Amino acid sequence: MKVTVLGLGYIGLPTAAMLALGGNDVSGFDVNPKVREALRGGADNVGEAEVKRLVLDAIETSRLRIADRIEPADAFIICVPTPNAADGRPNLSYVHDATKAIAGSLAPGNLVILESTVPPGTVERVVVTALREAGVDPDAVLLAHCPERVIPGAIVRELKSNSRIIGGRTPQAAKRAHELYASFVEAEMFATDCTTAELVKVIENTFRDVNIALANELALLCEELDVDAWEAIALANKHPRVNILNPGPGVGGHCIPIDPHFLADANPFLTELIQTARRVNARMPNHVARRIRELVPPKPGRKIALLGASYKANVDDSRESPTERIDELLREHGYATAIYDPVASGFSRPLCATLDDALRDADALVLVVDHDAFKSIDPAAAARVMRGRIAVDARNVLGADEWAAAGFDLHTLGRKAHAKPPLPGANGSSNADRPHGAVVSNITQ
Ligand code: SAJ
Repeated sequence: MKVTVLGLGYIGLPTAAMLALGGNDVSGFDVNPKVREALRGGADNVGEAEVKRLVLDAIETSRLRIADRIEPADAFIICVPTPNAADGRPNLSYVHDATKAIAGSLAPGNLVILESTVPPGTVERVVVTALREAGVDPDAVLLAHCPERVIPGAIVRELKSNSRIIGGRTPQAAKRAHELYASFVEAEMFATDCTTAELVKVIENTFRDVNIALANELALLCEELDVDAWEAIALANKHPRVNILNPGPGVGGHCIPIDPHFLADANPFLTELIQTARRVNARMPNHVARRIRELVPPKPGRKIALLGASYKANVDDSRESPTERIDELLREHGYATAIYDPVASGFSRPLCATLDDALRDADALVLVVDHDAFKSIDPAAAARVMRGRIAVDARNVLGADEWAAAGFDLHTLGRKAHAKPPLPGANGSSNADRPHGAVVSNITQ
């Protein structure tokens, strides 16, 4: 098939490459000329190494072209952002504009697929309306919604191996969309109508948000109860029908904190659980900042080092990163902050060039993101450059014994008791005052 992909971002681009490598003739268009230039010049704008390789491979086959205009095709795939507007309501203007932009290139019988995550009813309310406004009869084309499901960090693998929901406005539209995705999807595909497909996608991310909110609420409760939340959750997850996710400093990224609003917005009175979960997760950065304030009371000249700026481990994306809010809160309270992240790009403030630059003269460090690179930080080396000996671990990755041995007072989110420096001359475990210290480390490692 000849396919035009609109929007060459983190989903549109690998999808275009997959389609090209699957034998289709693909033209990729992005409204931002800088994106087009960067892709033509070696794709250095692509953060994920495997995606970059995939794109370069596809361009080399000449089946993927980066175009300067929207080219006529058999199928059009719209992959544009659907952010929340300032008032918290979904901003569907990009979907509307992209639909209008392809209208002039449409011929009867063309397939038009919306991949962007959208509130239920968007194909009917926004895409159909935009086509009518542009003078295209929506019944003359085949409309479908086929939401992506890939996790940043494993996009290439998941594009092929994840099952997909194919929502067709008509059975014929679903059939044609299924045929197109079958050129690279190796998993099952399930046909339904557009509105159900739109809802399913948003349910998936809302499920994850609610699950993480439960983990976060348990973490706060455990701090009150002086119980180790990580141990309690790991033990509860031994039950064959329990699978609670991990607590953390907040839920970031451009999907999970946004998509539940699409449901809440549909009817605020019927979505109390979803809205509460969102609030629980949204206040985690405040909780982390408060713990720091308790440990290192704000005084002029106090410095906090934040480790990690991206929204989660081992990805460069910093959108909606919890670090952003923690940093803001600390600076509002008068702290100087220094942020180090060897992976992140696009953070709103300049980052330190090295870990030592961030840690130098800091009164405390906070591990916000569990990048692999942070798991091997040497606490003794950190102690040599820092002024204080407070470490806050919001991801439960720093080894209690090791950090205590280097003289650190280590505080882990979800755990009130913390590792204490060993007594002079003692060589015992820093968890010795915890009756189940050994069990904790066995389970969580
Ligand atoms: N997080 C926790 N605890 C956890 C898991 C995640 O605090 O146990 C945090 C992360 O640190 C991060 C945020 O949640 O800040 C979101 O990360 P994530 O890995 O849960 O999800 P995303 O946003 O990278 O990708 C999600 C995925 N959705 C689901 O797993 C249901 C992905 O499959 C979707 O395709 C993607 O959203 C999307 O584009 O919609």
